[in-house]
Amino acid sequence: MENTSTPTHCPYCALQCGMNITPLPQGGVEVTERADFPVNRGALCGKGRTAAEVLSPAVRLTAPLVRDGGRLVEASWPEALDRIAERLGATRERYGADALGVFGGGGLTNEKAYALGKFARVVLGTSQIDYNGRFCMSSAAAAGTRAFGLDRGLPFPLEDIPRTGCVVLVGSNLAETMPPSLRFFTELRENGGTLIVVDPRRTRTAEQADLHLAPRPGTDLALALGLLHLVVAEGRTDEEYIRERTTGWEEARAAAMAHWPEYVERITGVPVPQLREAVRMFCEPEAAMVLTARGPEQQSKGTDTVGAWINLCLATGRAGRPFSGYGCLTGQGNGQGGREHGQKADQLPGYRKLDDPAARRHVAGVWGVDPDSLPGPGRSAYELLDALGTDVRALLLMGSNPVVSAPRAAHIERRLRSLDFLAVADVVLSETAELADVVLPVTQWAEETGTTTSLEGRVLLRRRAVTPPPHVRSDLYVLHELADRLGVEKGFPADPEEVFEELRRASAGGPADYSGITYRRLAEENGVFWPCPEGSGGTEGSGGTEGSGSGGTDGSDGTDGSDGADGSDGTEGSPHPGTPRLFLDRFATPDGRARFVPVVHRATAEEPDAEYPLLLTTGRVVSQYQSGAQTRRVAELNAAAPGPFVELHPRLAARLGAADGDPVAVVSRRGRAVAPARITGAIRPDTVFMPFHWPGEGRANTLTNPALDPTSRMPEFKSCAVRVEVLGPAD
Ligand SMILES: Nc1nc2c(c(=O)[nH]1)N[C@H]1C(S)=C(S)[C@@H](COP(=O)(O)OP(=O)(O)OC[C@H]3O[C@@H](n4cnc5c(=O)[nH]c(N)nc54)[C@H](O)[C@@H]3O)O[C@H]1N2
Ligand SMILES: Nc1nc2c(c(=O)[nH]1)N[C@H]1C(S)=C(S)[C@@H](COP(=O)(O)OP(=O)(O)OC[C@H]3O[C@@H](n4cnc5c(=O)[nH]c(N)nc54)[C@H](O)[C@@H]3O)O[C@H]1N2
Ligand code: SF4
Ligand SMILES: [Mo]
Repeated sequence: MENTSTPTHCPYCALQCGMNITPLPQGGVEVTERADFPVNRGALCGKGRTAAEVLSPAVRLTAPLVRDGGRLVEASWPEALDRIAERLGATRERYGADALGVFGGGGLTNEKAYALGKFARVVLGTSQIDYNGRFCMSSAAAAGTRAFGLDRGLPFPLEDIPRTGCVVLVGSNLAETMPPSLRFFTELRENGGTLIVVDPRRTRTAEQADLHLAPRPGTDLALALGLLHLVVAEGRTDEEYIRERTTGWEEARAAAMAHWPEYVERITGVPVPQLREAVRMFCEPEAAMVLTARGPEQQSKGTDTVGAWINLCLATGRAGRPFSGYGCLTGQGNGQGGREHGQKADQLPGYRKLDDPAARRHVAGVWGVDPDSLPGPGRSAYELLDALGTDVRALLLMGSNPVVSAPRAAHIERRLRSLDFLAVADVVLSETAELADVVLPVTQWAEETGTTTSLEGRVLLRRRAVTPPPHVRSDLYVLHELADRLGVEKGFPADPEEVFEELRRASAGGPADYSGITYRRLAEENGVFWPCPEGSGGTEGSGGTEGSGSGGTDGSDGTDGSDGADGSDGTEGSPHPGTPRLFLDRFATPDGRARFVPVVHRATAEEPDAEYPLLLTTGRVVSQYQSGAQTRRVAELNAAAPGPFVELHPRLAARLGAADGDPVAVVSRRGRAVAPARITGAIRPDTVFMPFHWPGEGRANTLTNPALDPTSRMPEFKSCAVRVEVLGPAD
């Protein structure tokens, strides 16, 4: 198996592009794109293409490290594991189980996320677990659950995009963050559809749009309400749909009507004629979609903001109908699956709620423990990090690099340093791993088997294709060994398929039901969309979903044509085909109707003032991934994106006296970051932008505001008040 080419998926973003890995005779591996995977159809971005470089022992961890006299030194696996188990055990003894924290990541496979959540609750007995997905799509998840009764990022496959009439892309720069997906939008426009992009910056994505709305950061809620106001005023609502498929319209309508177009123009800076044009483009075609990403979601009102965009879809009959709907573009490799199987503070596998007695009984039954022994919900990611060194005294961290990626990062770095004990499992010595007492070197995507669930809700099999270096072990092995040392000998297999088999049972009957999915099916079918209950191909049990195959006429959902026609008629005994499209018959709420939520505009947590007169927003560039822990180790990517920068509008730059390339300091109430100015007409004059991929002096998160959304607990990464100081060339 290890000498030929293995089909698998990219380690990075939620598109989960298909790739082939072929070991080379001279050592190393070659990554090539897979034409048979319908999402990327033979395309890869530079990060995916170069992903194998991080497999090189030259850039990664190759042995466990333990802190000895202040320094990290190499140790054996038993030594490192013993030390972690001892310290976790002693901390628990002294301070109680909730003094132990666990922090996970949306890049972890389903198996790892599941095992980590179970490890926290069953082995450690702590409620203090959360993960970086809280920083990612949690606002969209909360709003989706509130409106539709179910959160699956996209309720339809990406291949539906070219077949709709209009897409509003809100705060997504997918030309840089998911480059192969741009093709679906190009095809949309070739088919006569239109693209509206909402982004304070004229990004590469906005350049593709028929209409670009450039609101002030943090005002998407007002923008969506203004559009809904116009929809009502212009008589463009779908009254029959509202009557038959929704509840709560009157209150939501009344709330929206307070948002007059001129008022919205004042808040957002988007001119009224553009608002009208957007409404016309969105309402005229038979079908339309709204897709959100981090722009509107990473706000202290992200849940309401997404709710307002969903209201717009519902009022115009554009959800749960063919080629229409609201979707969230999930970000991390397993950002979807990672939020379903229990590494979240309030959650049990299968997207069950930890405070639901029936859910506790079911999962405790699968785990062979007393339901009463399961702890209750814990703190959200930022609140957990903020509690380190106070009542949470020891932390096990897997799959995140908060020293770079958490809001108010200098404070979080101090909290991490104040822990009694920190253990980090990573593939590289990340900035967070550098602070650890024990660092465990773990295997990477190409070296281990596991499943991920893409932004489409498509469960995929990543296969082991190469042999890892000798002293590297898997995350599942780590949890298996630690459980054993902490007195739980059973229930933590290191074999991923065994974990998945248990995950299937634990998820059975839950909202995210994987019970009908097996490794064998995944290998044969190019992925299976959840919910996929075991047994029958009927629609029962799937919470208002349509179980009849993808309906794709181009056969692009699988190479063997196994979707659709052959297994979708509900015959007893035939496997459930999976659910590419949700909500076509009913929503997943108790009464089957989608719920309007009345929302009104509110200001960002930190508005500009005399001292901090500008807004900072943050995001990504195409050649770096997240905290950069992996991609900053790839020469080609570093050459393309060597370091941070501050985007300034030419008028602002002129006022400040900054020339392109001059070092500037961006100062917020949390701290100060220094990076070269990049002068561009693509940004609003009242806003500056920094990418967040770098540590050190140019770390954007030194500045960001940890104000949290009250529902999702998402921090406000996308706006805070700053001032910019020009440093002389000599500084
Ligand atoms: N190259 C690369 N690709 C990635 C990643 C990466 O780090 N690098 N990360 C992956 C992950 S985990 C994620 S979550 C996705 C994120 O994917 P995106 O959401 O596309 O990424 P961002 O750059 O964070 O934000 C998108 C846009 O939001 C805009 N924006 C800022 N403030 C606002 C606002 O108030 N309102 C609106 N409407 N827009 C605003 C920014 O200008 C930016 O262009 O990307 C995934 N893909
Ligand atoms: N200012 C600002 N900050 C942001 C954002 C923003 O837009 N602006 N976006 C936020 C978002 S959307 C996200 S998703 C977060 C992401 O930020 P982080 O959570 O820091 O994400 P990564 O950099 O992907 O960190 C993953 C770490 O896990 C390691 N790793 C990779 N695979 C595995 C594995 O299988 N096992 C283990 N044990 N380790 C592994 C990697 O080497 C890396 O060190 O950042 C958030 N922070
Ligand atoms: S778009 Fe995302 S999944 Fe595709 S190759 Fe790039 S990083 Fe990988
Ligand atoms: Mo993300």
